[in-house]
Order: sequence, then C-alpha cells, then structure tokens
Amino acid sequence: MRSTRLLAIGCTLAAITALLAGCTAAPASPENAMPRIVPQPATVSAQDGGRFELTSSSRIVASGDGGRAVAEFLGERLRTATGYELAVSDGTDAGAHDISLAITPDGTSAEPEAYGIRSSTEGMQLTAATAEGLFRGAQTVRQLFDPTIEGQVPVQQDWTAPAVTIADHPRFAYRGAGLDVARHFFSVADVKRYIDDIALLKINFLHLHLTDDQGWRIQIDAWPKLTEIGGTGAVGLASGGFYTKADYAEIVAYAASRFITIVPEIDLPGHTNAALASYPELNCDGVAPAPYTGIEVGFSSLCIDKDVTYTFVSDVLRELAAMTPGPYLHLGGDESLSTPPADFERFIQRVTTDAAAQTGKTIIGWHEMGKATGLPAGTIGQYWSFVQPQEGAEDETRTFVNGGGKIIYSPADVAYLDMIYDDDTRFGLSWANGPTSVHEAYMWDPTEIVDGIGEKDILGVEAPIWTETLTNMDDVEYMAFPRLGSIAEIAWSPAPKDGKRDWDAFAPRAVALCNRLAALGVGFYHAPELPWD
Ligand code: TNX
Repeated sequence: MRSTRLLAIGCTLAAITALLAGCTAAPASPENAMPRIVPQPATVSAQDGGRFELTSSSRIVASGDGGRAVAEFLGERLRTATGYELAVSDGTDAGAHDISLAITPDGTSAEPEAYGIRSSTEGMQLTAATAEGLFRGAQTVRQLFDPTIEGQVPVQQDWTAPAVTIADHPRFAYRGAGLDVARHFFSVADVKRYIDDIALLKINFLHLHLTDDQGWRIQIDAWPKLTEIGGTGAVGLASGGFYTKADYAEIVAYAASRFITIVPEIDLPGHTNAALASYPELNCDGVAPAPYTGIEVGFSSLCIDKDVTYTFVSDVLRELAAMTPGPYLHLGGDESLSTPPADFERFIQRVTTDAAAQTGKTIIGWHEMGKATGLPAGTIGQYWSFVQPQEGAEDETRTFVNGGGKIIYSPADVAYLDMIYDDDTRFGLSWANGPTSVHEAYMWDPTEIVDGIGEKDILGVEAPIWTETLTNMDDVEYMAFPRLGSIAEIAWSPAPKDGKRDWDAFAPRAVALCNRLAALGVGFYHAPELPWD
C-alpha cells in the first residue's frame, strides 16, 4: 500500500516536472534501454520485447575449451549481490533465465578477442571463437546488469538486463595499464587487486615497472644483492620489498586467468641507482652510491664501457625472459640524462641486438630508444611525450616504425594516471601540462599525435601509473578511476566517427562505471565534469 502510494506520488511529480519543462515524458524507446558499458562495444542494438531476467534457479551454461573457467569467473562476480547459486554446468541446454557461454570456432580466429551477445526474454547467449573472446564478453555481460550486481553483500532487487544484440571486437591489440612497483612497492595481493580492476575494462597487458633508482623489485639469482640491498628501500621512509620468482609466477598466472599478459620492465641504462647501490663494480668509479629515496629522475647511469655491465644486463634479461611467458620485455631507455648521448646510443644498440635479442622476446623501449640506430626489426616504441609532441619525440618515435615496429601510445599529458585531476588532488604530480581531467584523458586519439604514424602502425595504448606519491592501492585506484575508463575506451572502441570523440555519450557511461566500482569497493575520483545521477 505504502509503496504504491509513493510510486503514484513519484509518477505525478515526474508528470508535473515534464509539464513545467514544456514537454511530455519521452516514450520508452530502444535508445532509453541502451546499456551503459565502458569501453563502448563496436555495435550495440537494442531489441524490442522484454528484458532478460536472472532468477534464483538461473545457471551459467558453458561449452567449448576454456568456457567453464570464464563461466566460473562470471558466476563469482554475480553470486554475492544476487544471492543466487548461479550453478555452472557444462553443455548447451540453456533456458530462458540462463546465461550461456559458448566457444564456437567460426574460422575467424584473426580476431581472437571478438565476441557476440544476444539477450532477451529467451535467455542470454555469449559466444566467441576463443576463451579470451569469451572473457572479454563476460566483462560486457557484467555491465548489462545494474551496477549493484557487483555488490559485496546480498541486495534485494530484480536482476534484469536489456534485450540487446552486441557484436564487439577491439580496435587495438594492446590495451595496457602500467604500474610502477619501484618507487613504492606493491604486494602480490595488491597487484592481483589491480589486475581484477583493470580486467573489467578489457585491458589485456599489465606493464610492471620493476626497477628504478629507488628500488629493485625482482629476484635475479645471479645477482642476489639487487634485491638484498636494492630491494629494501622506496621513496621517503616507506619500506621496500621485492617479488621472488615464485611471487612473480603467481602474478603471471593470476593475470593469465584474466587473459592479461605481464610486460616486465627493467629500466636501462638510467633509473638504475638501486642496482648501482647494490654492486660497486657496476659503477665507473667502483664506488656504490647511497640508496636513493627522493623523486628526482635522470641522475643515474650504468657504466657503458665496462664489460661487467653487459654480463649484468645479459644475466638479468635471461632470467627475466625465463620467468615471463609473454612476448615482450621492456628495457626502459627513458630519461637517461646522465648518460652521454653517444654512449646511450651505443648501449642501446649493443643490448638490444645482443643480450635482449638472445632472449627471443620482442623488445619494447620508451621512445628515446629511437635515438639509437640499428634497433632490431620489430622493436616496439612506447611514446610518452605530449599530445603535441616535444622536440625530437616524433623522429624518435618514427624510428621504430621505419624499422618495422609499432607504437604504444602513453602521452603523459592525457594518459599518465599519476597526474593530478585538479589543483585539490591530494597526491600526484603535475609536470605533464598540469592537471589531467577525465575529459582530457578522453578527448584524444593516437592517430593524431605523430605525423606519418597511423592506425596500422599503432600496437595500442597504455595508461601508466607512477607511484612517487602513491603509497597504497587505495591511492592507485583513486588516481586510475575513472580516467582508466577514458583510456580503455580509446584503446578498445572503434575510431571516433569523423575523428570526433563524443564526450556527451561517454560521460554517463563513466558514471555507470563509477557506480560499478563503488559496488565493488574500488575507489575513484568524483569528477565534477560527469553527469552524476
Ligand atoms: C616520467 S616519462 C617517467 C617516470 C616518472 C614519471 C612521473 C617516463 C617514461 N618516465 O620515471 O615516474 O614521469 O610522472
């Protein structure tokens, strides 16, 4: 009785508001039913008819190699808030209230991450040619339901999804998030938490910045003091830490369960104070510097003319490659401001063609690596200059493409998640053209940065998060969200029509993302430019 009356008052108020606004309430149209998904799928069409409904007897029905694991993942996400059992079963006999996940090889394996969804009163069907495609599609399935479905306690409400047909695939093969575990150390549990966060946005690479002046975070058996000495500190008074090989394997495996590949970075030849402090013989003068706990960059360098430098690099890269199943090793190469330019070029050329080449991995380097000639064909450049390139950045970036490689775009003024949002942000840096709003993080396109580098030359987009000022995962999540949503959409969704990105279409979806993060217990920045509901 009471709720009917409240409903009646609510309807009357809505009618009065509509009258005052000089218009009548819009009829329910397919448009109104559009689900709010980040990143926006390639095509979504709303269908007539009723909504798909989950009930207490709904099942998740899986078929195909690897389908069951994705079904378990989805079930785990949806069980707590619904309070439903959502039993996973093998087969194809799904009913009208079941979600079916099917791997159906269709000969189009050229696009392994593509998937399709049909949802209606007849059931919800997710199909893909690979388990990976199914997993990406499962992130969309989550977002077809109200954000509260991600809640950590049971919630009493109906759980329905709009009737839609979705066909989706990524624009770029590489959609990355970067995490600096060197300035501050993040535990295995922290990294797993971030992996879960980024998986929702269909991110498929996690770049771990494992070494820097302040810390060396990965066990290397041939050089144990790297972690014994170089792993102990961090920025300021924070304590350090490092990953044993078992820890690293655990991270790699957890990421793989979310179809995310780890890209390890050993930053060379600058950003190496932690290594230099661990082994005096790596220094030109044979004297180990003190550990570093500040946040300056550009003061350290390996000794380019010593043979031991190359033994060191070769041992580190060999061990790192052996523990990394993914195709890439990142060798850094940025801000080597205290390495004389000729020495820098000689070092990069020697290391990339010898020790790194011997690992069999594809090398990624920050775009300054493009100063060196003779990079192995196919070396990938990661661009960190601005949307308006700084001097030299364009030529350096083109070097990789001229050598048959591709580019990952991480323009610092729009894609660095450690930049402050506004002047009140309580941590973060501002060197990359000041604050970076969610809007700025969204309104750019990787094809518009370096002349001559177009869609086919671009491997993808990555949003790094540097941790000079970020000490824990709450800080990291606050800086990442919702801006990582902006970046993920640039990386996954089709190129904007006529080159124009539609902020007004994105903004309500960013709000839905934040609501979902809130239900998940993930922190985010309450951006004033978003249309909060
Ligand atoms: C630049 S640009 C860096 C990092 C810092 C970051 C802080 C580049 C590849 N490196 O060393 O942590 O700025 O925003």
